[in-house]
Amino acid sequence: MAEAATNLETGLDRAWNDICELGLQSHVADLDAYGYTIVPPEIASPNGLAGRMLEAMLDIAERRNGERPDLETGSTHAHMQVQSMSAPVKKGRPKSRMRGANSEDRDSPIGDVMHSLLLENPVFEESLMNPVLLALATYLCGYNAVLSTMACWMKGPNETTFRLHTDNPMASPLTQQSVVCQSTYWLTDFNRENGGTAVVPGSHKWCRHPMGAECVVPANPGEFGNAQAVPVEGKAGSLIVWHGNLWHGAFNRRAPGLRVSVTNYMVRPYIRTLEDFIGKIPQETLDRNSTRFAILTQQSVIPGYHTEEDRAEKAAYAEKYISAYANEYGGGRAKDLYA
Ligand SMILES: O=C(O)CCC(=O)C(=O)O
Ligand SMILES: [Fe+2]
Repeated sequence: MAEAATNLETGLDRAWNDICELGLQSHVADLDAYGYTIVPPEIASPNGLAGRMLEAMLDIAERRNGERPDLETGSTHAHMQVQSMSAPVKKGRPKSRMRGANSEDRDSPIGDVMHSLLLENPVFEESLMNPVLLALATYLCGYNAVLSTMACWMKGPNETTFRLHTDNPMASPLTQQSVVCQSTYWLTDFNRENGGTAVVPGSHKWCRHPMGAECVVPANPGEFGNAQAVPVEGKAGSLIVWHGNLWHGAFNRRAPGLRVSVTNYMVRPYIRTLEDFIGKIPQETLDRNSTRFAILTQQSVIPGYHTEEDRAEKAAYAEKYISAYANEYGGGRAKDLYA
């Protein structure tokens, strides 16, 4: 009987079994009802994971920016300038805004966002392979979901709220099914005063992006903007996961100090990823992880090809990882990855 059940098992059964084994049933109910869920530190952060991620991030920020972030006062990150995606690699920390120097030079709503973390420290592999994160990401985006990017958000005191948006790269109307999901480890406490994330509960069901005034997060109740935006709150070590259609942004930070988080942005494999991990993960890193790690780091995705030879080579590379995954989890059936 057990064997028959195993043979008939689909991806959905496996996802549900994982959720039940980890006791996450109420969290997937949250995802369905509200579009997001907050998993508390005792479940989300085994063996002090978040504390170790924070230490690693302080070291990385110091190395990249030339100055250790000041967690207590936030002075290193107060009123930072807006950074563009194409900004050249930083030589020092992004400048704090000089008040009044240029009225158009508004302070950043997001602070310093540091990209490309996965290979910086093994603690980030651990954050990706955390079974709690994977069970919820799989519920939203399937077993063949991949990591698009891992980034750290460090925000000090600021004035500008971060506009509501979805993380779904498709145009409205959006599908009900989540094509991407965001998972964020809170490495410091998140609340309104600390510039925590703003969400519009239930907005994932509207299947469209917000527009115009709907996008504005009011700094104070009653001010111009979206009155349905509420702060999400929790202790350092919590993990928030949301459906790709959820409207979210952030409040400005009124308290001294820094708000620090690390996002694991997961997407279905047909979505173009922000980071390119194909063939870029050292063999020893692949070897010390399960075959799911290879799937998550895009090794089974066949990128665009330009000749017959190129196609065969790229397909053979991907198939190697699909078969390894199928052997480890699916009784040798490669299609199990897509069940
Ligand atoms: O700064 C925040 O709290 C929200 C960040 C965000 O938009 C995201 O993680 O997708
Ligand atoms: Fe976002």
